[in-house]
Amino acid sequence: MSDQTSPAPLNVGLIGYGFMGAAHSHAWRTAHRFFDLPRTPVLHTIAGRTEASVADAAARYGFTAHTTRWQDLLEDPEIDVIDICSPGDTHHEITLAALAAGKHVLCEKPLANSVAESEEMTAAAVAAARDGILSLCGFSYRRTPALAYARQLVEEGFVGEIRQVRAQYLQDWLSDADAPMTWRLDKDTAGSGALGDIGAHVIDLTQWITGLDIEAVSATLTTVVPTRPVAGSAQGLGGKGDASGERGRVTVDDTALFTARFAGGVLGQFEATRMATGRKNAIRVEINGANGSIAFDFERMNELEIYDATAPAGRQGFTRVLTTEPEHPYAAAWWPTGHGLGYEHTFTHEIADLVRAIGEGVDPSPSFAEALHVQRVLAAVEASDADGSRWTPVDPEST
Ligand code: SOE
Repeated sequence: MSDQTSPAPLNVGLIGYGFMGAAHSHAWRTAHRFFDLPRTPVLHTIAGRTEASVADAAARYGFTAHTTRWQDLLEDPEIDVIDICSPGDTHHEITLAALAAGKHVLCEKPLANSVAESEEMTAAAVAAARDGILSLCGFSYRRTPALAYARQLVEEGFVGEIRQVRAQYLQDWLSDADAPMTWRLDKDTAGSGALGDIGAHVIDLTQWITGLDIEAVSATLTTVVPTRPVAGSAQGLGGKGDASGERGRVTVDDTALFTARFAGGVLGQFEATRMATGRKNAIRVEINGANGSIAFDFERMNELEIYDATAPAGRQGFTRVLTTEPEHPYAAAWWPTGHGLGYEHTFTHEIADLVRAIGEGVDPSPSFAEALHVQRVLAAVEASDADGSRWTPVDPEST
């Protein structure tokens, strides 16, 4: 007997069964169990390139069906949402086709591999939104309670006038020079290296938290390890390559360093690298303002450090706030006080927000337009590096 009170199903077609496919599947499965949502996500069909792997993923992640043709998802009238977790070079084609087929789209970051592709996707998303078809770009870290709380504090004026921004995204899964080649090291597939893969996150986060757009950059990119073993055993993101075998050329940056000028002239210092030995997933954001500061490190994702410069002199100092309390964004839906959340919850929050937006018919954020601005910053960083680190404007009209 059907449950008359259950919200209507929202059928999900997901493309890609790697790390992101697993994270999104978990979120689609979990979101309605912890958040009250207007629709109930159903893991309908998963698409992937290799039959055996996609069949395994369907069984593991809980999808009813699987296919090796992503087009099948678009042709299936039962499917409501297309979730794109495949590499960057596929985003443009799949998104345009999915929107044309009348499907809502969740597209992983970065939005695409070029500004031109992102512009087309954004135009298509804006047009589709007029018919109630919605799009979201997957900058999932916005949904970390501590970072959402940081934005709230900035909005409330806790730091006062923003004076300086510091942002790093540090990983080390490529610090072994014999870690094997992967699609993430191929420019044609991934678009760029550390810059677009992880730098894009801190570009998005700092703009979102401060409410200020980046207007110009001066950048340096470098590829520290120019070739890597083609064969090897992948493990997590890295793994061990066959050091005695053939090596392939790395065509993306390993490290991206840049200074950014935000609207109003605020300066920010950015660092994105997958070579920071010992740093596993350190997303560090610090905002310094006239009245105070906030500082965050994803390796301690349940904490936010805040500094109140208006407190009496003898009592000043950074305070560690545990962002696990019902007062903090998203936290009330989970565990009792102090029990903490993990990486996977950021995706669950993303899905909960997307399903709410679909239910209410309102545009979710980050929109493709916001993701396009991130893409323009990435392009300006690459252009600046190619031009001897010259200050390069983030041109809203450039392609
Ligand atoms: C690899 O560096 C990666 O998987 C990124 O692509 C993700 O966006 C980030 O969440 C974790 O690291």
